[in-house]
Amino acid sequence: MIDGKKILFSGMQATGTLTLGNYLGALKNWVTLSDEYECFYSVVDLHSITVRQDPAELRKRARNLLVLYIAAGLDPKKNCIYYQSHVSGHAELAWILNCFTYMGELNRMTQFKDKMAKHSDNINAGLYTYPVLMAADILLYQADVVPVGKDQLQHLELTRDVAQRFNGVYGEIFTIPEPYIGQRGARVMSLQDPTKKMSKSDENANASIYLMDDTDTIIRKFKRAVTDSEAEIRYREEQPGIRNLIDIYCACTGKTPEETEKEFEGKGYGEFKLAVGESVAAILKPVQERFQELSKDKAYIDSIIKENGEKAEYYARKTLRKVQKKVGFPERIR
Ligand code: ATP
Ligand code: LTN
Repeated sequence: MIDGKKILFSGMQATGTLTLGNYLGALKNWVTLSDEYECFYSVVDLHSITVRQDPAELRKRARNLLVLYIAAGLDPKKNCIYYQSHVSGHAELAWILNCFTYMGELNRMTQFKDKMAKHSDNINAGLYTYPVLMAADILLYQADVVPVGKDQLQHLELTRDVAQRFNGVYGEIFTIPEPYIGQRGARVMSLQDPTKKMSKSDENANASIYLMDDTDTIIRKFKRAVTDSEAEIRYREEQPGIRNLIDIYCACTGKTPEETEKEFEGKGYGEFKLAVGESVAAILKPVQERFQELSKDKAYIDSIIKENGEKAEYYARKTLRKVQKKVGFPERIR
């Protein structure tokens, strides 16, 4: 608890260009949580180097992601927005937790198996212990809740197991975190294959809407979205393409699927796709404008990076000091 509020931690990697899926499934929901929780939102750049990165490119992407957090509506006075690499406690706690995690547990992680197949030329130890670093992120801030997509649930389960194991040996040191899965827009599907999730690493640029796409591009991509030949706008499993478009439309307009079915009764797919495209462009436009504006204000962004980095450092140190003492490291002489 901080100031009587429960603690929330989440983060995103600065790899690839964020998609509408990242926005509706994560960022947009994060904004609504900052009143209820004391929030830490990290740009997890330590995780990014588990796959090879171009240094200049990584630095630029990480900064853009941090600015985008703010542009999406996260108030940096209320939310601690910072770079993971600025708080050395993440790496320090990860080392300690590595010694409390079994290889058998890491061998079971499906993301590791997927990444191993994708990056067969660089299966490094960081990729293997990635979930332990993620556990350190969460436990370092004593987070009560962690908003994540379904793909990250296995990592959160591991985090809980490791925390419980540690607490079992040393007493109640870590808060055991719970996953927080948002409701609407929780899973945005690919526009080219509605059985797959929209993903920033998709090779087909038409499959994803990128947060920085302009209105024409957005509308063009929706026009090309794969649907079916039913010619009816109905929210049902047999029409995964249309169902996905309805979900997106509802997430952007606040309408329900039933209202949407009614609104487009007897109308064609062309008209509906145009409306979905326009609703998406309308919610992304202010984010894009704010992003451009904020990007110009270097001094302001730098001050946030500094202040929030220090705030994160303060809470991280508190936990780390406790942990170091418990495992038997000597106290510092001041
Ligand atoms: P990659 O393609 O590199 O695996 P990604 O687009 O799947 O990336 P992540 O970096 O793994 O994105 O996820 C960042 C956050 O966005 C996570 O909380 C994740 O659950 C959420 N997210 C990603 N894709 C979607 C989607 N299609 N629908 C809803 N939420 C999503
Ligand atoms: N692995 C996550 C990103 C991530 C994260 C975290 C999410 C790193 N550390 C801590 C929540 C809490 C991903 O790939 N989406």
